[in-house]
Amino acid sequence: MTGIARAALAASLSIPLIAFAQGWNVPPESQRCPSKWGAGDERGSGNHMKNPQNVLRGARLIKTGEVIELSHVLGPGMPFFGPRIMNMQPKRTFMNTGRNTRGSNEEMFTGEFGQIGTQFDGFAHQSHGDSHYNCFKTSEIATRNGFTKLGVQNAPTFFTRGVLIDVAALKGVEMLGDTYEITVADLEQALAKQGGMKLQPGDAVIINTGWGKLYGKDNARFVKTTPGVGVAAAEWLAKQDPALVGSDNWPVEVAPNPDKDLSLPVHQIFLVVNGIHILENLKLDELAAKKVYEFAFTMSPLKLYGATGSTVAPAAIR
Ligand code: UVW
Repeated sequence: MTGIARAALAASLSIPLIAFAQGWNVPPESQRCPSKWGAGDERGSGNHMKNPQNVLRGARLIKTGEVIELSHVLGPGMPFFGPRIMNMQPKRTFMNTGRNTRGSNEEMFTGEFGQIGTQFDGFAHQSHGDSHYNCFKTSEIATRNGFTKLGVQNAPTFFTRGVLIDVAALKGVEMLGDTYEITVADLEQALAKQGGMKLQPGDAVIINTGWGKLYGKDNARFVKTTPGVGVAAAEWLAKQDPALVGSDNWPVEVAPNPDKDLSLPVHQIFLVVNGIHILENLKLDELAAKKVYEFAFTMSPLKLYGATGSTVAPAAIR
């Protein structure tokens, strides 16, 4: 049925058009609030870090002590989403007096510090209209000094089991296609191929699309579109109850969405509907090349009061 036919039928039956809408829609507040972590909760999936068993599960995966960094360098050549910027001005500050002639330098930084480079998204970042995770309202929490609720300072230090799901390897390619939608079957088959792995609640789930190979090399293509998880895969991942979901692309999800009437719906599925943090622009080449599918994942988002996210430098330890 076409959109026009749907609208006509809805009008003739005097029922809301939304009842006829096909595909995914943001669930009403009555279905998603209070969150499973309780009314007023601001931590969402970060609450998994209150369970010491998750930390110990991660620690038990450390066998060799090898650390693999998962972040890109913030600096020249990095891609930006839309008009975001990074401007860092080093300051030759002063030379101290005294016979040790101690020089002291610092830098002035302007930029969307929560939303550039390898970045961790908090719950003030996205909303459905005026309504965020746990139904906090933008109009009530946004101030010039930061969001009074859901600021990224609420996020914990993450130390838990990390699982790499290498979808590019499953498909036998270096990089998935420009708008490839990762499906539930892709995730299940990749886990099966990686030794029959199973996700567990509290995992940091990291998805390799190969798209990160473009980061800093072909930035125009990197941000124009991207392969990533679609709505069905995101809902499946949310059911696995992860501590976070990350990927080597800029939004974790496929973009543009195949449903042209949806703008980055997976951002809402994770951040707004389910209170699950996401992690973008990961550097996964080394992890994927070494086939490290299970590891201790560690990351501390910055304690930026009232911010929507944080640039981060996560790592895998095995
Ligand atoms: C948006 O801000 C929509 O994108 P991202 O979270 O990917 O930076």
